[in-house]
Amino acid sequence: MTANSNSAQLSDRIIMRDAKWFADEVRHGRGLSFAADLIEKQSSRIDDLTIRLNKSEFIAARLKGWLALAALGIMFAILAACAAPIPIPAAQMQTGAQAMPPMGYIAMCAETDCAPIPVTAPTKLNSAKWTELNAINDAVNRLPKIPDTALDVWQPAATRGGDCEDLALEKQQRLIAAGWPSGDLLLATARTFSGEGHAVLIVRTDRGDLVLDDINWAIVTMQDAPYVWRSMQAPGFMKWAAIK
Ligand SMILES: [Ca+2]
Repeated sequence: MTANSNSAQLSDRIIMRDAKWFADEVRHGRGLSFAADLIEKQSSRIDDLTIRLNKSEFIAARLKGWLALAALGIMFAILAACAAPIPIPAAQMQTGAQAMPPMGYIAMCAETDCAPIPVTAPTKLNSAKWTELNAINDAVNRLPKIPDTALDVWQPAATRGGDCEDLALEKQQRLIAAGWPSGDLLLATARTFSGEGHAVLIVRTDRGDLVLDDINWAIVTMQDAPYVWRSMQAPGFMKWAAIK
């Protein structure tokens, strides 16, 4: 086998592998911005590959690479145009006994005025609301991910970014500013499949309790999210309840 055919096969394998990876990531709901990251990575891989090729191979590989990127770009545009469907209706999650709020939340409320959570009817989800929910979820998820250091600090991510609870708080604030009832926007805590603590924003709708998450960008019902639920905000001042 010639060096040219080896290089061509290597290039083909890289492009095919990335196309499959791209499809998997989208299928698992990592969000469309993930596709942009992938296109960047694909581009740098092609750069790495072309360093090892001679001039004619370089031109051929570069052309093939850009064609592959164009194909990914078209896929990206099609997926962007086809927003995920509104979830099928699911039951509201049930909560039980009052639970201790997370320490970081208590500390935040000691420094700022945490507004009481009112009792509101679940938001009626229509196409416009669904689009707005996805837009705010995606926009906040694109902010820089900044882990806490020593302390579990809860503060809205604003534009500087933050970790899971900070992003959930930011989504809560942006949705309230957009006119969503605060009684339907509830912070919740969970354990991931690897046992790590996690926080998300729950949105109570007539389609069920929806999860706005910075790990899985696709908005799903709490029943469909791969977490062991622990507690969530409840009506009242600084009230949290255990999730059954
Ligand atoms: Ca934090």
